[in-house]
Amino acid sequence: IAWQNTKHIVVLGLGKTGVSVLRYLQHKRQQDKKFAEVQIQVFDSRENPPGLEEAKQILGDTELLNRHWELEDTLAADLIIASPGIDLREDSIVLARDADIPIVGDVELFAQESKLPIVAVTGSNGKSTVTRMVEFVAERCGKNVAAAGNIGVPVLELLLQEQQPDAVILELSSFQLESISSLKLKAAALMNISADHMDRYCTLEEYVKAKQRIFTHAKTWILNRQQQDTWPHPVTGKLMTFGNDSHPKHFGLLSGNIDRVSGPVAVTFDGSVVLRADQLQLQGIHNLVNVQAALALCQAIDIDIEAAVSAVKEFKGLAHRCELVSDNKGVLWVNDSKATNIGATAAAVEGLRPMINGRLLLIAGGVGKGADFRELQSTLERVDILLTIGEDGPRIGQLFNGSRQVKSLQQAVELAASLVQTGDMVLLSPACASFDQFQNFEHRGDSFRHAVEALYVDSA
Ligand code: UMA
Ligand code: ADP
Repeated sequence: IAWQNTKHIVVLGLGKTGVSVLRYLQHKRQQDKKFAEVQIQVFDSRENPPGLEEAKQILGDTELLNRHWELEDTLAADLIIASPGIDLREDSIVLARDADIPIVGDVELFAQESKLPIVAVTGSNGKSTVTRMVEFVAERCGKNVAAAGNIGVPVLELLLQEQQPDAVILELSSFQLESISSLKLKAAALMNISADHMDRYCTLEEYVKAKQRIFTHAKTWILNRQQQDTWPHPVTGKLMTFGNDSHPKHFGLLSGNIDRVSGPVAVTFDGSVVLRADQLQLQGIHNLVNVQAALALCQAIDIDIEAAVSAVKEFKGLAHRCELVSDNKGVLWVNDSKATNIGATAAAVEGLRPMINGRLLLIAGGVGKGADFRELQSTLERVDILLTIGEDGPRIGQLFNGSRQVKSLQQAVELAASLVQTGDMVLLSPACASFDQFQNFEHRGDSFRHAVEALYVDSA
């Protein structure tokens, strides 16, 4: 494996990933004589990196270098293990690569060690929903599976657990995919591509290329029919497709009419209806698409489609993704804080708009990560009132006549409350990252929920 002959490992990043890497390397050093002498150095450019205390407990003080790494640090390494949050285009990393020093991430280390059946999902949106859906369905069908990766559990943690799962479902970000080369997958799904993380990629094509790496050693390739331009060419794996249109063999949607609302009404597979939309607990066309990809992944870990369909009906969805937090006084308040890019907000607006008879008030804004918000224009045409927050709020606001920028999310909620009436929906779907005003998207979503709850407590 990559680090068989290494003497000096440089670990870049001390977040969740960095700490799991240290725990894993330390375990290796203690367990395997070959690694006993390996020197580990850890760097992080942040002033107060999150995993510092844990790292001290794992390593002691000697190998911990709580400062930004220099070129001489990376060039001194036999192997560099970089966290996903680190931009591999940094000079000190590029020059190390030019000097033939291998640079890997935690997923590559995991790939080299793990013998478990693995399926994986990537894409700009829907990864976590699909990951949790597959996990939920598999557990209901009696399998002991583990979900890991970008979902929040660093993959190496799985190797340190005493009891190994029957199968693993990985959520992989483009950052994690950048540095993999030997990940063998039973099946891989690419949900969709919409511009995201453009501060880390020079072009959209580069971002797409990173995502496509998921198929390098995948048996079944699960691809979105509406985005054939994002498929790798040629398709060399077994192809299974999904989409928001019909398909005679693969997964698809059947359109029709339920309660006078026309649109997709059922998921089909192999030409037959397998699940009606109203049997699901999830809202929005995008979730009907997510179900298809999840069912395809379940097939790859030998879960019978009938059993999978019956289980998926019970899946309630995840917090902060089009989550209904209140329907007090006939106003629906929806927390879609996880919408950190344009594609997610577009899916939320398109998916939820048909649910309401009244007006749609959207709260958006935060850190735009280099996005071109003009792509949000057609989505904004389906919105009646726009309130913006955060650093890049004004960039979204300028696309909408009469939008208002407010200082905080709490103020946005209070202002929204004064503007809406029975039948309306207030949707927090920011199309931006949260870190200008919040710790993370969960913090932003929780703040929204608390502000909404406070509204009704005050008025009770
Ligand atoms: N950072 C520095 N200096 C450093 C190291 C990191 O400034 O030396 C910054 C990064 O730029 C980033 C932040 O610190 O802004 C966190 O980066 P990290 O690599 O330390 O992150 P971890 O805590 O290890 O968490 C990572 C994933 N984070 C990222 O890719 C940014 C987590 O995904 C993932 O759950 C975790 O590994 C376990 O696999 C989060 C995420 O935001 C949810 N992912 C992005 C997304 O979903 O859009 C890709
Ligand atoms: P990810 O893990 O890729 O960020 P999530 O499942 O957490 O995906 O959902 C992120 C956001 O994208 C949420 O706002 C959600 O409403 C939206 N979303 C979920 N599935 C899809 C999809 N298939 N297409 C577009 N947007 C989606």
